[in-house]
Amino acid sequence: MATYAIGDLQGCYDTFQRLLERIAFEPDRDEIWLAGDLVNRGPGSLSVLRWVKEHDSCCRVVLGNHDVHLLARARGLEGRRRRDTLEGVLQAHDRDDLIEWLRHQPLLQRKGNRVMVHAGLLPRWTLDEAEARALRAQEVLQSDKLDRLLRRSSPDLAMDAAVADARETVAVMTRVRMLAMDGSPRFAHKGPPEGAPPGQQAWYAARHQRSKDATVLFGHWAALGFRAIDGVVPLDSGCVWGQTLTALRLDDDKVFHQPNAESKDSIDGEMD
Ligand SMILES: [Mn+2]
Repeated sequence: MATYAIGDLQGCYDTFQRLLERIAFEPDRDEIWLAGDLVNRGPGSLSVLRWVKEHDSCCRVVLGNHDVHLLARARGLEGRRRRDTLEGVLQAHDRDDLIEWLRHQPLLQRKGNRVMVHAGLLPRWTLDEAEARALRAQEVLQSDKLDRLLRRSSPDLAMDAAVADARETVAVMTRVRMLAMDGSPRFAHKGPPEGAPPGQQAWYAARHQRSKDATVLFGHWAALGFRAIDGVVPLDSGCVWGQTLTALRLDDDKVFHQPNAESKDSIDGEMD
């Protein structure tokens, strides 16, 4: 048995299948951790969702910001964005099953000394706190408060502590890259950490309360790419932007970089 952590698929189904062939993935034997953003920007979001849902028993998923955006679009809470490639999912005959499955995916995975989130964590959260926050936010995602959580501005937000708490958790775990020096999240900078705005640092560079023994696996940051950083493993190596899809075999830290195999005209514009 082997366990692989794989970066942001973003609808890159063909690349994903080539990677699975290359690692000789066996659903009955192996396990895959997927770092979120299963969908959007790439051409095969529907195929990715169907595959992962079908292989639910051997996949550990976390939700990314594009997955949350798909949930919001499916409920009519957000409109189509310029570079969205979600129409195939939204018009599929099995769309309701796929969306309902996606809604029940977690925000954080933890096994042994490994944790996975899509984007990052705040330094003031211990691992136990982060895990508890993720579970509380998942409860809201799966409840009838979902629309209040996903809606861009909810007038009753101040009235509902559970929704406000879940909003902060979803924002940080699915979108954070940078922190201000006081540890509060900053969401605007998308470039590499070397180009950080003054007074900001990468979320993983802040002094963390998390156990030194734990490794945090994450995606979301194509401009960071796969690189060696103490205590964390960045898995998004920009596949959807024409670069590679990365798999890390957790058993022996062997790395596989699969070149983008999507049709050329499917790649459009700047990284985000
Ligand atoms: Mn993302």
